[in-house]
Amino acid sequence: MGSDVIDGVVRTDRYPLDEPGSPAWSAVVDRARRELRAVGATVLRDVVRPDLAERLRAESDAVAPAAHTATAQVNVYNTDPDPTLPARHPARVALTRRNAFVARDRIPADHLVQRLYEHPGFRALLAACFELDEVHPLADPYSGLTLNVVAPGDDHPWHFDTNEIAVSLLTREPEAGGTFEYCPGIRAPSEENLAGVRAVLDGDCGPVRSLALRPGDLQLFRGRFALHRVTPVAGASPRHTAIFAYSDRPGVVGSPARTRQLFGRVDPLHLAAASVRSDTLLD
Ligand SMILES: O=C(O)CCC(=O)C(=O)O
Ligand SMILES: [Fe+2]
Repeated sequence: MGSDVIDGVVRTDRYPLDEPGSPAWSAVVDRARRELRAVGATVLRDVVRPDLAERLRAESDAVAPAAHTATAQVNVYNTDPDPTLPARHPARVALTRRNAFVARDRIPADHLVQRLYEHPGFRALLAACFELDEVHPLADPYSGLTLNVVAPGDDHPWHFDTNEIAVSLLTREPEAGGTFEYCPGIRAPSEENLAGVRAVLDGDCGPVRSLALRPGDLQLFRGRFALHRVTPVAGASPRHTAIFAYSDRPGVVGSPARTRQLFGRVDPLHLAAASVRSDTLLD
């Protein structure tokens, strides 16, 4: 199923997506699992064939102008401001988010990232790496697959993701800066570690690691437990990453409020989904 697509796009010599369980496939999965367990992140190098790097870049350049560019005041948890919290609470630190997202419905269906996102072999590899039975594309027409655009001088400030699983692919490398930094396991389901999070916001570099990404590399990451950011982009050109969002259950749609914040608009589907299952949404 779709192995023709994968043969043309993915380096199947290293990532044999159509041979799950083969020794080469299992070696990739074993290493990814080890790294995800140890530090909450792993990079699969050169997943997209290097001769397609130029096309990846051209396709992201073509849709980048469709990014929703409103800057927003946020905190690391993306929660509403709460002046009743103690002054030292990390949620009291206001950060300016200047990155911009292109929604999935603005990315043509024949673009490489669209063809990868839903591909069964691609998803099966990701699920195995994350030790899940399956990863489901979101039913959300905007947030399932996005392009994250960080312009020169801008950054994507410290935050936690709502999703437990994050997968991203660098499609345009900045000339300088734009480094992905993260603090593995700085919080856990049973421990917010407010003091540790606040220390990083105040400049503590102790828990901070960085990942050097190149175009075509796939990054797998547990962003719900690792505080992370993209440092300011330097030089003349922007940094672009395709963000592949998945859930462990089918049918997930973002809330109208969060959708409007990220994309500046909502689809009737967001409103309908919110009214149907207002208390089981992911975010
Ligand atoms: O662009 C990146 O590398 C990270 C993006 C990110 O953290 C996010 O979209 O939540
Ligand atoms: Fe994130």
